Amino acid sequence: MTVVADEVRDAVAAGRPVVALESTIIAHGLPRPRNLRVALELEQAVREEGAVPATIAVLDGQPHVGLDKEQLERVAKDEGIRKLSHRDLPLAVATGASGATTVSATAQLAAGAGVRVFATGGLGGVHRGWTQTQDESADLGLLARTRITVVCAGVKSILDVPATLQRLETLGVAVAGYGTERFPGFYLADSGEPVDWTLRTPGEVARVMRAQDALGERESALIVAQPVPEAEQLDPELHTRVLEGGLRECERQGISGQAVTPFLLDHLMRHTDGASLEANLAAVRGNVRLAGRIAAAWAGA
Ligand code: PSU
Ligand code: MN
Repeated sequence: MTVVADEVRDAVAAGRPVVALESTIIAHGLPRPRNLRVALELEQAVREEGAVPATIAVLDGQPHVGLDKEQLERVAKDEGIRKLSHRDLPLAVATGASGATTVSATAQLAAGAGVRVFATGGLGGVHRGWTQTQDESADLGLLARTRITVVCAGVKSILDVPATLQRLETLGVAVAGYGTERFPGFYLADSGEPVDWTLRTPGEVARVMRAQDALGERESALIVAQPVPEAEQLDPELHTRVLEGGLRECERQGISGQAVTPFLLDHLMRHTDGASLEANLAAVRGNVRLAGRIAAAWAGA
């Protein structure tokens, strides 16, 4: 049922490097029309690292692994496009809906198509105020049972980062900092939390992936957390101040469920004069390139 683009199918079959990219960041995480340029730029960056990009989305009820330019344009331009987490996939398929896929839906579709490496900005996780809302992203549970390597800049800093790290530990998801002993903070190079493991080269990441397979353990993900370069991070004080306002506004407007993350990302962007957007993009760019190099090391290139 899933349509795998020819180029992606051929690369997977031949064991050549492929990097999955999610579409929620394009449709719901970045402002139009810049989102389309970013989507194209990210695909190009994957190619420059010698890998094939596979952006994932659902169009008219059909899951796609690898989009052509026209399909990418639809995802970027369609204001009505839904946000699909993995639980939404059967509903979207059966009703012929179109939607951008979150980390959880993207990871599921990528793994199903044999793609092992995936790049994004920041993962979802446990939201602040969890005791009231029980809002924990479906990303975590899905990564606990999917064999995929996710390159990210940590989890979004709008979340409760220590609680999210604790959940990842409980769920048995492997987490490593890339070139850092600190867990990155999405817009910030350092979330304030440490990581237990540090990996320093794409080859080292590929060895961990091989060890996951060799151990034959329950299928679970590997999170490779690479910080945004410090020079490109959001000013930490500005971050704290604007985020506090955003969380208050979220509560005042009664925003809940799937709308929370896009609302907060947008709030930060508008109240930092776009600086949060630049930090987000710098993080994603770095992650996409690193994912390309990891995919190449994994493919044995
Ligand atoms: N990373 C970004 N921007 C985003 C997201 C990740 O830089 O918009 C998306 C991912 O698709 C992630 C989702 O899965 O946010 C989390 O949403 P929620 O908290 O509703 O699970
Ligand atoms: Mn949520």
